[in-house]
Amino acid sequence: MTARIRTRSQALQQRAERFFPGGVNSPVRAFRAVGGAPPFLESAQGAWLTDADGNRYIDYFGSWGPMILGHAFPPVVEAIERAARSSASFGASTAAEADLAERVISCFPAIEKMRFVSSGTEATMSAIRLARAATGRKIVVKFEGCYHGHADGLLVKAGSGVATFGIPGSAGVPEETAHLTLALPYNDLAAVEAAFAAHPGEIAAIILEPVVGNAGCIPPAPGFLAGLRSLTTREGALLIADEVMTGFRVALGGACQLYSLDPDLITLGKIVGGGLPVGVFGGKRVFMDLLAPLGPVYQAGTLSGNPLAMAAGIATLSYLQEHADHVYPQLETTAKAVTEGVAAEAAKAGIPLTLNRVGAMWTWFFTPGPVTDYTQAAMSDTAAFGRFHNAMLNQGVWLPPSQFEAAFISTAHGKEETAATIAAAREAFKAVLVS
Ligand code: KE4
Repeated sequence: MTARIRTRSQALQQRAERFFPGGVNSPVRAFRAVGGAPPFLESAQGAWLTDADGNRYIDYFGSWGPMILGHAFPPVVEAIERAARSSASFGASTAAEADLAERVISCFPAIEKMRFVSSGTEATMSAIRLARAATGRKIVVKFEGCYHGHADGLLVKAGSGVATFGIPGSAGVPEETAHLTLALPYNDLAAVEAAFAAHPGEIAAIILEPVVGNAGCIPPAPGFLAGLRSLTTREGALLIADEVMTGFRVALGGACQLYSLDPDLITLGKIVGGGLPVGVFGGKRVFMDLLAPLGPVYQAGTLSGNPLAMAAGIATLSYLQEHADHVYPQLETTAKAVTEGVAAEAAKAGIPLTLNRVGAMWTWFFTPGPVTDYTQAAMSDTAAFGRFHNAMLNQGVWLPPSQFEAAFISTAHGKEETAATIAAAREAFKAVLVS
């Protein structure tokens, strides 16, 4: 397996390191979890990426989720081009915002009112501020392994005991802030019960990924989501479903549709913008009307509802809504074929692998498993994953560069990509065995 020539990417990386810490504008892109130098991309079409040295790769990270229709999908490109001719931004209201909102709300009936922001981080940060205002409470519960963006209060690790306050998960997060967050084990309803017992009347909200993507893919255990819904209703806390990754991905209506979940607030991102910067937070009208200018909760954004982003989102959701009857079955068929084909190659090579998949998002954990929470995910052989990632990359298959990320496919992935990926994995597992 010959390493690919990436001299131009290496030169671009050196240049980038003069401007950006680690040469990147988001840490995971630096490949620190898998080693090696990240290729720099120049273009992409459908399921395929092309780097600065002309190497091509099958894309299994899809810009971390947004590119469900594949890269440079013509209706999305045309919509952005058309909108750009009327200016890139107004900072005033446009019909396009309501046009996209109508589509979002028709996919997520739990959303009675919503607001656009420009990232998932803004969406979750704003939803939590709303929940604290709505309840008059301060404490927020999250789950280990779930990532909700980089707002201070969400960069928190579990404290020593289940019901003890969180500790900063990043430098720069004050302990006082971390102490307002409890980080509990995912899929553990008893831990949630204990938290409510230890902090009666103090918990404003529970926020979770209804299917975890940020510890690698971890599905909710049967009854977990319903249990959270009944506990939060009983205790007067809000349930926030962070569907930034799962929204329009695991189903047109996200995990809420898949698991019949009726949360108080929902956050969205990624696919809703078709690759342009869009986040959404929305939910019951009684909570959303607390937002300025109607109510006392302040939240704002210069580029919220940006016309180009709205155009890309409308083109993306229109296609997904119009073709849902074949898009989601097709994604399921392709994802099943490629994930189980690779897992079969691991079994032939005698490499322990746990496949967790929900629809068109999955993770191959390098561990015997099961993987039902972050503690079990962390037992994975990350060095083996790194060797696998590198060996696949050198054969033109670009997986997310971390064991603790989810992989994605698009409607542009098909039989050719599946066969090439399984063949590459057969070779790559040989590299994994040579530790
Ligand atoms: P952004 O602020 O990155 O748009 O969204 C934050 C966020 C919120 N909620 C969930 C469930 C998310 O997955 C994310 C962002 N996901 C990561 C990938 N695991 C973004 C990639 C990156 O950080 O570069």
